[in-house]
Amino acid sequence: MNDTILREEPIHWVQSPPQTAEALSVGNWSVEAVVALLDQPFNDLMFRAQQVHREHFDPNEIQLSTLLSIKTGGCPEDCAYCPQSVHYDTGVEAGKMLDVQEVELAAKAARDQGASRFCMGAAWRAPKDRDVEKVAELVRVVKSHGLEACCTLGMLSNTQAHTLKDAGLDYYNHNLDTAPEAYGRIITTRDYQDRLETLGHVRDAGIHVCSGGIVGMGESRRERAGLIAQLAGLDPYPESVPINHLVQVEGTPLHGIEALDPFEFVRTIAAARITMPKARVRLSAGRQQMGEAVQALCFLAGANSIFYGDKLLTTGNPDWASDRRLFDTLGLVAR
Ligand code: SAM
Ligand code: DTB
Ligand code: SF4
Repeated sequence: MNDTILREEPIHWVQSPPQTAEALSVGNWSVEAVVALLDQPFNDLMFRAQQVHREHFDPNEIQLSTLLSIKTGGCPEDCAYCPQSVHYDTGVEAGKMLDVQEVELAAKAARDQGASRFCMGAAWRAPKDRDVEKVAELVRVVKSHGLEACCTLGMLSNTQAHTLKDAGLDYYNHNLDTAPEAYGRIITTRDYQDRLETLGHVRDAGIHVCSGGIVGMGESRRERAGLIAQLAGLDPYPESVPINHLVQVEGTPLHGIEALDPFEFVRTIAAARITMPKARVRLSAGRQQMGEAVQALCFLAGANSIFYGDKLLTTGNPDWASDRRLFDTLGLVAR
């Protein structure tokens, strides 16, 4: 096993390229332009993505974020992919919010295993103000252990975003999930504009934006391009862009949908890299199902971040040891 990133000493992180909003810019990518990228021969697309990647990042460096579900299940939204929605019978039990000690333990373990960011997820449509106060306390605890803090709690008001910023929150994750025209097929309980508004509040509060989507929900190539064009068209585009492969969960409406050609997933990563050159593109959900060769292609296409740890929110993810073996095989170095 490669123990190079399993350290007993506190970890001092390598400085990565600038991640401030000012350092990013808005791209001018129409849906047609992104479709044209995705239509390129695979080798040409990969070559271009790798060129762009090398202009902005160390190509062998990968950022590690560990996820923790701090409030699981019982969500009133009807997102067709999600095992945590009350609308679907998936076997996920609704739980209470974790207490500070549980979260602190998980954060310390993540840090000791080499993660640089700790991301707390809650199955809320939108948190109440008292929930945000509690999460602010968790953010302080996570930060006190030298980790970057991220959370994903659903829709956020302006004031709530400021409360989290004051607590030291570094990133807020809120995904556009899919193209505007595909959105109504996936979620009916809120609309695209709600998502954009939350991202605006996060940006205005000075928190780094983490926003991406899910691929493999039966969308067309044009709709994948539509998602990428939306993300790249945010002004500025997100600092962090998670590209999830749908994890099909029994009981959700998307369970049993035709599997996506893995090369389409890799192409989507490449398009994210090319259109958002300075963003951290995260190869997110679905790694356990896709195998190591496809993951390696995703890294070649410009993904330079992963969720690290044997659980995402409710579903599985490769464990720490197998990821470290993969980094060793590929010569990737963690940050
Ligand atoms: N409730 C909050 C929200 O929706 O913003 C935060 C948690 S929610 C689970 C975070 C994200 O996880 C979703 O936006 C979606 O992109 C992703 N996700 C959820 N279920 C997934 C699945 N089965 N496969 C892939 N990604 C999934
Ligand atoms: C994101 O884009 N993907 C993560 C994180 N942000 C919160 C969540 C993936 C969830 C996969 C299904 C589950 O484990 O419940
Ligand atoms: Fe709720 Fe988030 Fe799941 Fe949608 S994705 S059902 S909002 S937990």
